[in-house]
Amino acid sequence: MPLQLNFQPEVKSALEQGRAVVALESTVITHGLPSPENVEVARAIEAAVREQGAVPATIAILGGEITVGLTPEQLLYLGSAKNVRKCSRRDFSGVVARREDGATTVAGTMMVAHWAGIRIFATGGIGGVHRGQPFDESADLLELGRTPVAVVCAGAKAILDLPLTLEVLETQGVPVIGYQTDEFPAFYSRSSGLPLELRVETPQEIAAIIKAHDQLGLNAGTLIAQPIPAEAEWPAAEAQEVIEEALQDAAARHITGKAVTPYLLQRVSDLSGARSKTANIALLLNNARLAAQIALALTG
Ligand code: PSU
Ligand code: MN
Repeated sequence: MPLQLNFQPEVKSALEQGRAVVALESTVITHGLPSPENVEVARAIEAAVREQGAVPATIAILGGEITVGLTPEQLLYLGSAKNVRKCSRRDFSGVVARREDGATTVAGTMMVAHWAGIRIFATGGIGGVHRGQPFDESADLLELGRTPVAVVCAGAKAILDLPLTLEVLETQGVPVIGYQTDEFPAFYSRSSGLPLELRVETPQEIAAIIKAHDQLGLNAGTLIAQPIPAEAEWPAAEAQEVIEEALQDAAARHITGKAVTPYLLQRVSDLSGARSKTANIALLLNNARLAAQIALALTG
């Protein structure tokens, strides 16, 4: 562990006792969902992990302290705080040194989960390669290539270039496991038309793959892709129009760097209203449940 981590006592004792713990990210709270609903959703995600019998550990940087497991007050603070920096690998040193607040992305959360000894992490969608911008490649993909944490997601959003995203995951040596699917899911939609080689039916099978991954000493992440529940799906053909418009707006406004993804998420949400939000929340809860089941299978 490179430096002091600030553990919430419940998370600390669960880890010491070898009980099931699921890491959760905080960028989805600060940059992915609108306030004040973001805090409600974050609470519901934690509750979904608990219902399965695991302990949630939402990760963030508060006043420069890397925090593993947030109190309800800390969660509320983060959900409305201004100037929270979005933190992937390169952002940590600046935020810690200056004692700022930081929300961890998939990449940032994987780093902290690994330091903390948490093997599994639930999120909504991972970052990927941006459409028409092959050099704008999310730090999430490179972190998956170097940090042994298993990430449960609903695939990646169709705002991204999904075929190129899968190519980078292959290059990085990241197993992509389809949970009850033969295809890489496309976040809002269950299917992308992109086949996966590894399909599993149960959390126990996923736990067995993670264990083999560890025994082989493969210092890389594992990606578990679970399609959004059918009843909450926003079919690709319908989402497409909104996504195209959001991409055009981002280009017209010359949005660059780490602002691209939050801008696109916000724009899609504004243009589609409840449609994207309902889908987003449903898949977040579904992924939290599956991650908890895998965590239990790993400890059992
Ligand atoms: N995709 C979503 N919702 C999100 C994100 C991605 O559907 O909230 C967030 C995650 O925290 C992810 C980050 O790690 O955006 C990726 O940002 P970038 O593309 O700048 O790496
Ligand atoms: Mn980027």
